[in-house]
Amino acid sequence: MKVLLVLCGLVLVVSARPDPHPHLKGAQVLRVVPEETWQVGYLRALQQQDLYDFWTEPNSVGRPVDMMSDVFQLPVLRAALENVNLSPRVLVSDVASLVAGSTPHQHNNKDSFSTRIDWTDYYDYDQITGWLDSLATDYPSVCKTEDVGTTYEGRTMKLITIGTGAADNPGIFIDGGIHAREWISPATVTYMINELVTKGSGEFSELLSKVNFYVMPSINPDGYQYTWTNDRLWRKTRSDTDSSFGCKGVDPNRNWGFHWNEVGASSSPCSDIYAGPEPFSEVEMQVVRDQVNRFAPTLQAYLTFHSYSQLWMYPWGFTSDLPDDWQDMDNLAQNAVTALTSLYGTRYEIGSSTNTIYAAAGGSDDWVKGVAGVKYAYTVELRDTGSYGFLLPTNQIIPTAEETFEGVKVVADFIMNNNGR
Ligand code: 0X9
Ligand code: ZN
Repeated sequence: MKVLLVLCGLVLVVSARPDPHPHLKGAQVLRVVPEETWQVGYLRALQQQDLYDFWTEPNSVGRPVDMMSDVFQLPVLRAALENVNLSPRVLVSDVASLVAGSTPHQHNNKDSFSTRIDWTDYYDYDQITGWLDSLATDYPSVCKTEDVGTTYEGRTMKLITIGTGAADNPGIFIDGGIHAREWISPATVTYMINELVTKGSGEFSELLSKVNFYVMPSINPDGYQYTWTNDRLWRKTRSDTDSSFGCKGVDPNRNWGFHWNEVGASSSPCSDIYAGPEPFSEVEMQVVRDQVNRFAPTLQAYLTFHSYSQLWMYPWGFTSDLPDDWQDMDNLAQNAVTALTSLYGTRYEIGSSTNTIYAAAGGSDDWVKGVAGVKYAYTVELRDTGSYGFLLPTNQIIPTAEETFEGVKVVADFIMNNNGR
């Protein structure tokens, strides 16, 4: 009887735990492929209503647009799409169950193994930074970590420098997690850090003696942590805005001060692509900007990791015009993608971001090239192409990270061998 009571109590406690995602129950992701330019325009107008979460943006004829709608708005959305001859395909039939299925196991970060991570699961912000510091303690001759700033909500931002040679060796700056819900990004970046550091006196000893890596695996920590506790599909930062509706956060990849807010961004604080009240309004982006500036004299490449769509892109995002040296960026991207694809056959598209997905100003890549003057600036959209989208299952972390690292090694080797041109 006692056992029964305890069991009942346990069931009650478990079922009484609040569901952090009630709005995702029955929510669906629909895909449409516009065949006419006016349909693209219609989808853009629909996006501006801020009623639906656009997982991919309307850009051009033939490019799929994925939209998430809650269960209540679904019939309205379907009718609106069918009205303009767009036939939606259900990409995700119940977002809540996909979220539940891809929820990480509870890691006990209070025990003595709290600094261990692997790539069979996702890890929260404290676990990532704890691991980063322990790596620096274990491999002091190869890397060091630094606290380089504090987020809006007070979290410490960290940078790891990996390299064994001179401080003025050519540098590569890498960041991840600018968009909170793109969990595969910090996971892939931490994987690459781990590879470089743990093999730093073996396989990568020559590379690290000639190239310095400056890496920040999670540059939107408040947003990222919010995806763990409140809303798995949150994209922006968590700063307060002057919104009368109480909307929070700025799209950190619309917040950089180069052609800021000119195109593909919103001035509405409730929008997922809100550019912020001014360039670099977000303290987290100020921190990353300052770190890029700090190493700018030596930086030859910049890589920022996003998901999803499998694209290897270069500037510009604010115009369809191409930089004068686009051919150099394109050539290196082709070689990187060839290496990436050779591992598991994963296909990537290559091109300037405006011509590949859509025009969007205020991105980090454009600023890093246009203002900091780093020649090879890339935005990489990791797996997949929409089957899981932001909710990429944990069993795809290692293959995604492995293939991406193949591409990054091509960039790194090129920088190493190109030194002293
Ligand atoms: O819209 C973005 O910020 C990126 N795509 S995502 O789906 N991860 O949000 C693409 C950014 C490409 N670069 C620029 N537009 N500058
Ligand atoms: Zn992104």
